[in-house]
Amino acid sequence: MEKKYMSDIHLEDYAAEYEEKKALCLDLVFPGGRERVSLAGPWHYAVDQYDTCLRQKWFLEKYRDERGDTLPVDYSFDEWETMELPACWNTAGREFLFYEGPMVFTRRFHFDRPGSGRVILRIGAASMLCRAFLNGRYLGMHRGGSTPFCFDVTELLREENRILLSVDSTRRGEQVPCENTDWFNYGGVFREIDLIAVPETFIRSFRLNLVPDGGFDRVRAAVTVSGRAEAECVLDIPELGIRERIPVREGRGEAVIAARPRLWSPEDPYLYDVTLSLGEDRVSDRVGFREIRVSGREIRLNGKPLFLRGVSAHEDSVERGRALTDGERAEILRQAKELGCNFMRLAHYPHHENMSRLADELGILLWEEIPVYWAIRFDHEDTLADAENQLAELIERDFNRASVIIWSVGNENADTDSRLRFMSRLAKLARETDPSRLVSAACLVDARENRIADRLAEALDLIGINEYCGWYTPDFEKLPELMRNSDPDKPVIITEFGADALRGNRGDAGTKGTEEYQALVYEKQMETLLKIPYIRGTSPWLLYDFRSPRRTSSVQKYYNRKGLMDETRTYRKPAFFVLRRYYTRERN
Ligand code: GCB
Repeated sequence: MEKKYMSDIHLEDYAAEYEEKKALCLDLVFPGGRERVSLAGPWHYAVDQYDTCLRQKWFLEKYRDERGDTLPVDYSFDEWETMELPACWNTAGREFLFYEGPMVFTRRFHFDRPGSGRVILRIGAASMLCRAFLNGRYLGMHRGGSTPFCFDVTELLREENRILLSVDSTRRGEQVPCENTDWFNYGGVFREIDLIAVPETFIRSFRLNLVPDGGFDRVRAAVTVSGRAEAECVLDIPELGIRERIPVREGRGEAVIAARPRLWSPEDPYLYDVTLSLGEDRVSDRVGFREIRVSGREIRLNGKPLFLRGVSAHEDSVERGRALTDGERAEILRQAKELGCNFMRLAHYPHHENMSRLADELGILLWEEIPVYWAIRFDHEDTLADAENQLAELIERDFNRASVIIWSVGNENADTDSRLRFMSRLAKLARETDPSRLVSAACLVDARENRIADRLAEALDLIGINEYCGWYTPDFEKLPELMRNSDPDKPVIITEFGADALRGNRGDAGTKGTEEYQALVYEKQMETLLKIPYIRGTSPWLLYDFRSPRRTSSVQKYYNRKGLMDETRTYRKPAFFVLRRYYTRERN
């Protein structure tokens, strides 16, 4: 179960020294319904700008020179200040707002070990790199700041423990994303940190979906198991009368079961309680069954044509950065529903896993994305490995979510040969690992010919297009022209359009930056787009203003102001009501 992407790209000698310990990194372990011991709470921290923790191996809690003499070291963990984790440090104190670099977090904890079995450490997300240590031992390194990762800590756990995480938010050219983005590079351990006790043989992965063959009469369950390779799982979906034995051979089991579930949809987000057991081990989930497919230029949900009335959103909060509360997540989805949406684009990286859980409950379809954003290093194999890993972890994490209908393999990348090769590989990976969803990307238009013509479209099920007619492309007439010039052979979603407007900045509709101008752009965009038969959805940019260091003007104040609401999510700009009018009209 060793993961090669865990290799260290920063301190090469360091990686070599700890190479053999990487085997402790596990593939994700299915967490649904399992008891978790949370390590949330106060952690001691230190800004460690020069990576001194790694260089001096603070985690050993002693430092020896070459002759073996113990030297004094520059730390005192238990006297350090504390920060409540999970958190983005940038919002935890004014002095950290723009800090990018390594930060060390550590705490002691008591653990009552169950009699037998294994213990998994699961970290929901740490941005960007995270090196983990337990009781003086290196567990491994994870990169990709938005997906969860696991370590098997069974052999290292004691009753009294010290955990240490060195988290590095440095932007780097070869990372995914690279050094330049239009959002805030929050650092921190900003999602749950849990210990999960499992039996010696346990369910590692559990996937459940409606077989996407148009029949709506079979469900497929797939399971992978760690420990004993030959075993038997039992799948229970009481409401469907299903109790199915799934034999496991060489760690894998699969069953296709006849069933006619009530179909999940935004209008009827019906979920079933599901459990899967394997001896002592038992996981559970709430799962909806739906079929999403493309037919010609149409998107079909459960066989019926669908128009995606969407909006894009970042994961951002004034007080907490990306460490939103569940209350905030539900609020975002509720606001989208009030806008008349049946769809959201979660840009530009994996949002918290509870977002798709809540969307399952509330009935919002989702586009989920990995941060293959702008000009990342498409010619680096290592960058591709990073992107592939983030995609695989996202798919594994959210496979059972009916709300998620599209995996996006990237956003706004110029149509070069290396990008085509790179993103086609990602599209292939998504398709192979998950045939129950659509694959897309937010593409650019061919500006020279003003046409939808991206070579990547070949590898996608539907084409996402970002266009800013009326904003970055000042001449609005370019939009109808673009529509006339294009003749795509698959459905198109306008994944972005929009205009900046500072809350309360009133003026006339001819002045950029005013609420009136933004409203006019929405009016003209929707008026044009809804008439085009191959446009099967819109997710304008975006629901609420978000922090972005590159936005430095006096109206921006380090925020991208294209929100339909301001950053506090309490104020709706006039464009919100324009879009709502179109979305509620379209439905009738
Ligand atoms: C885009 C990008 C998005 C930016 C947006 C803007 O095309 O995809 O990340 O934030 O434009 O506001 O410029």
